[in-house]
Amino acid sequence: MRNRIRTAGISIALCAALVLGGLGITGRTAFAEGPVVSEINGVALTQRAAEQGVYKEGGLIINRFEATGSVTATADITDFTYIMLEYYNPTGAAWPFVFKIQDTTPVQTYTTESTVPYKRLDTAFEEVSEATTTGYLAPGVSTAGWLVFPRGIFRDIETFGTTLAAIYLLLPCTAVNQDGVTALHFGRIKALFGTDTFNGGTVISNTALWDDGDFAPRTVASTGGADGGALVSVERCAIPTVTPPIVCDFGDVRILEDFDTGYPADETTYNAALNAKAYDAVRGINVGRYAAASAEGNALRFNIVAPREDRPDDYGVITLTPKTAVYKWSHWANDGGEAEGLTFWVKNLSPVPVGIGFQLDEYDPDQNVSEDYRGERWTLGYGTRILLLETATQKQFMVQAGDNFNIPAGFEGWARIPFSAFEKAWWCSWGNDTLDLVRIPQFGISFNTVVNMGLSFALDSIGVYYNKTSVKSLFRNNGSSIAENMEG
Ligand SMILES: [Ca+2]
Ligand SMILES: [Ca+2]
Repeated sequence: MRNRIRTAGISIALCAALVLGGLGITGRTAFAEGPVVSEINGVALTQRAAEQGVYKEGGLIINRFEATGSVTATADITDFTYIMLEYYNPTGAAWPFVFKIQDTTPVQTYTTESTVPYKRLDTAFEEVSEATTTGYLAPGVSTAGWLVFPRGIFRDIETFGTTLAAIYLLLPCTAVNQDGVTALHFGRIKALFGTDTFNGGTVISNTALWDDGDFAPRTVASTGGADGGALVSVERCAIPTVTPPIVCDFGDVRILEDFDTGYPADETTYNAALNAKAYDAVRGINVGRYAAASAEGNALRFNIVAPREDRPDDYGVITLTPKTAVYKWSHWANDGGEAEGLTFWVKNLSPVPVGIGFQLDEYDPDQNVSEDYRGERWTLGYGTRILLLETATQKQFMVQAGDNFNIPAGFEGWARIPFSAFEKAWWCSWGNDTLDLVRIPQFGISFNTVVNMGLSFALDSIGVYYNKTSVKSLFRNNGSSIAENMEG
């Protein structure tokens, strides 16, 4: 589970041709076309041929290892306790495959024993089930995650040296009717040592990092004297790239979330989709669709209500998970230029001002999230100037923030918050103390639920803006008002 914004004050929480033990390598040119669609980045193995009644197997030889960021032909895995294999089974059957490791001097290949338990984890490293080898391994139907092989699963492992020279991933090609059907995708391979936990360890192989040319001379291994390239195809597979969701683009504004694009028309399913994005640990807030709010279409309506009885905080927050698969929504400061700040449309539905706070949770650029998932928390600094443009009157003005800023009664229009306004939360002892804006897993909209109870407002068209902006007034006009930037 992705971490969520926690609430303040609470739980702030490779190689020449080898012919070894019947394994042969044949060259093959791969990747003539685009990658196979997958749930992981790596290689897709697909059975292409079989001869009925004759045992053959074909697949991938991995003989280049990524350890500590450099590529080597061998890897030292002395005293490994587990080997973990990232996989995706895109098919409707639990297809078997063969996993072998090979060391050097003397060259020996180690296959998996029969009837040894191994684990299957989901993509978040949570254990899903335990299975037992039959000699083959068979990941579950339509699942993605990791297979965890204990050291003892490999036959004769006690004679294993220290140096891993090759890993084989092979499909048995025995059934003619499985040609083009049997397919498995494989990603990273990790070694665990000592007390490493499943989300730790060392990545020793990552075919997703291979260049297309890397596969050709050393891709396909086979047994049975067969041409491995004819038996099994090896193609790159990748998680599909999602088109950046710039749903609207005008002036210096890029709208990334409009609460319309991609949402269901039916209100019940719309609200379910919305609530799937929102996270509210404290309560005190409920959200739903504010239909046909304005020229901006549907909006997100916030109702500030009494908090849960067991959580009588005066602090409530709704956390929204940006479309993290989408580059431009999680990488706020880079779109061929540096974004200047955050913008959104807001309408105060209350007869009095409503106070709103805004928080960003970010991972540092080099943060290893599998080891430390805590986002560095940034919130509005004291005295932050929030710029507002009232649509009806085209009046522009400025409000100041403490943690929160007030949206005037009846206000409907656009707000801009410069990124320079954000300060790191005092209780946040982790992070690099820099607002990097390159990996934003989530952002939160917060409220004082006591002061604002009973109030409601609508929010829409959340995005970023790119020009420095100032408020135009009777006495000041430098051509960089919100309206001018939005039209520019
Ligand atoms: Ca909208
Ligand atoms: Ca940072």
